[in-house]
Amino acid sequence: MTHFSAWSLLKNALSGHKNWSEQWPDSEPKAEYDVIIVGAGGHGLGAAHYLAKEHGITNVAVIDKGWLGGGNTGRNTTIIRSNYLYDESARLYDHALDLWEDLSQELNYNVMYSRRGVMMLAHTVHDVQSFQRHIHANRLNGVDNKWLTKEEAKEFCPPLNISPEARYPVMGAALQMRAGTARHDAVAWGFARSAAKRGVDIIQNCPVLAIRRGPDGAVEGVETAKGFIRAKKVAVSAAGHTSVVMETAGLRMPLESYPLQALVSEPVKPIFPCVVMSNSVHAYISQSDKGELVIGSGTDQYTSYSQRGGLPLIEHTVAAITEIFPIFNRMRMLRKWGGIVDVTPDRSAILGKTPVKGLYVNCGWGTGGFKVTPGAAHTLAWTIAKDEPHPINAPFTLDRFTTGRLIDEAAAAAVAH
Ligand code: FAD
Ligand code: PYC
Repeated sequence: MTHFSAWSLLKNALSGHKNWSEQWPDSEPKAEYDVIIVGAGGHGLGAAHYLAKEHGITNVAVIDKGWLGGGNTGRNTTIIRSNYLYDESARLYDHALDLWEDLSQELNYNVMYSRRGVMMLAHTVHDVQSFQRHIHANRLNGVDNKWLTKEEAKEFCPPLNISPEARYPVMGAALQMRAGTARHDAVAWGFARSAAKRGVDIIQNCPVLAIRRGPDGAVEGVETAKGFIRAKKVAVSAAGHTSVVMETAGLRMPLESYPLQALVSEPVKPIFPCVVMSNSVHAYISQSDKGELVIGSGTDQYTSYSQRGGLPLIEHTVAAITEIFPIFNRMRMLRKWGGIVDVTPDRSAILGKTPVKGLYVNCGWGTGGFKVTPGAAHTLAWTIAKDEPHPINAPFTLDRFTTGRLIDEAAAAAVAH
């Protein structure tokens, strides 16, 4: 087998080399599939599950450079909600919530979906107006969301400090009751087990180095660290690294990759009944079933592919959390970590077909793609199977960044970025 370096493949792609067949050797494929999915996170594995279960397509490989669920799926703070502003997003995220409701039964695997309510704190007049606008828009779309006074917010979440003397005074909150959390890695394992049982191959420790295109420009398969694997359809679901992979197919993506960090405290008995988010101070918190407080921050302010972040941001987050919940002042941090999220200019995802025949993409979920895992996977599988957009993912096109028909969810993303 001829060996390529990732760099030489990338250089070919970037040099504008348009005769795609010339840059590849005549290597025999190591294997052949109907569909290859790059990235064994919840989205990629979920798409394989729905391809097999709902479309009868089982000759599928999900390929990951590391271990399944080792990307953002296993690194996130598991917040699930659908209180986005625009109609397109409400449909997509609420579709995901519908799927979350029955996901444990669907997979026969307990993903520990817990509808405990997500409360977003308003600290300024701007927050109050923005959240109330979201509440009205959500209700028009049939998405539950309601306004709480600060006293009602405290009643719902007793550890909350609502003193007017607080550094970040609470002026009220938006509460989505149907929202909550799930166990993140169980979602990857559940989808993986179900897909594998139906015949899908999951290939781990196998970086995809390039997407290979034939003389007509259509997808032929992927070059990997273990050789060429042939397929007429390839879907890239490689959060944080999408632009690197897509560039090898000659597509420049409107994405930037940033570290996003989180931490857990030492475990304590149940004390925190819900999820609280505070966008103004860049912090969010819930309690896992193991008892750890799960705390996350905003993205680092620089682009990077390193799966860890800088300490100053974590210090800021912990300072903010202890101002809002002084009861946690003396808790100790157990561990912290980071993931790489890819962010689009309008903070909404790109999900569906690309200008390259046989190439599909699922990316740009930024800080908020865990909640949409079953919804993104379900609609991506449809698009791959039928080679056409699902009515729910149809607005999330790549070409909106040239037409200008953006879906600006910067405020609903609710995490500083
Ligand atoms: P991933 O799980 O990252 O899967 C992509 C996979 O692609 C990875 O396993 C990676 O190894 C693989 N890959 C990459 N490049 C290649 C290659 N060249 N070849 C082969 N494989 C490759 N979202 C929420 O909704 N709620 C939250 O509370 C939340 N909190 C977050 C907190 C943190 C700290 C982080 C980092 C993210 C958070 N998110 C949250 C975002 C969420 O985690 C992601 O949007 C979501 O998990 C993306 O899922 P995925 O399956 O697309 O990606
Ligand atoms: O999208 O709800 C979210 C979220 C919370 C923490 C990170 N992302």
